[in-house]
Amino acid sequence: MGIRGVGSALAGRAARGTAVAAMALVMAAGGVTAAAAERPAAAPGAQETEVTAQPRPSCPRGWVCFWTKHGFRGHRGKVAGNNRNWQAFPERYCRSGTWDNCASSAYNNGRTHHVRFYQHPNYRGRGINIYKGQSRSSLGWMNDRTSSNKWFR
Ligand SMILES: [Ca+2]
Repeated sequence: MGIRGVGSALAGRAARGTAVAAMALVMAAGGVTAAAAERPAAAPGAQETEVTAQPRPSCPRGWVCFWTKHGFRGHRGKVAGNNRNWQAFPERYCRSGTWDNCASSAYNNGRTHHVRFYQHPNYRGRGINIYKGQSRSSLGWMNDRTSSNKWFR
């Protein structure tokens, strides 16, 4: 199974993901407003909670995204299927010129599945799981080692 776009190749998809995220934020804000209307004194506290909430890394729904640097920084790549060799995905900001051995942080925004990053191509060697909804600002010992990925339930 091939990749479904890497980096800026799918700007339209990324933009839609942002729109969905913005909508979710509006919905959350709506909830806060409703609560504030019932109890006006609670409004400042609710606002404070919103400000301190951890922002999610930017990643379209249904994909696992990964970045060239820790903390979801640098250049972003993403995959939505199983991929047995990340050498197939060019990324000029990686030493190898591809995503092979380059990912340093990741966020699984998949709808239903967890994903495993493998040390070697063809789903071999050791690996780490990135569970559905999980973000890892550092891949730890797997930093710059991922060479394939497979989804699982
Ligand atoms: Ca590797």
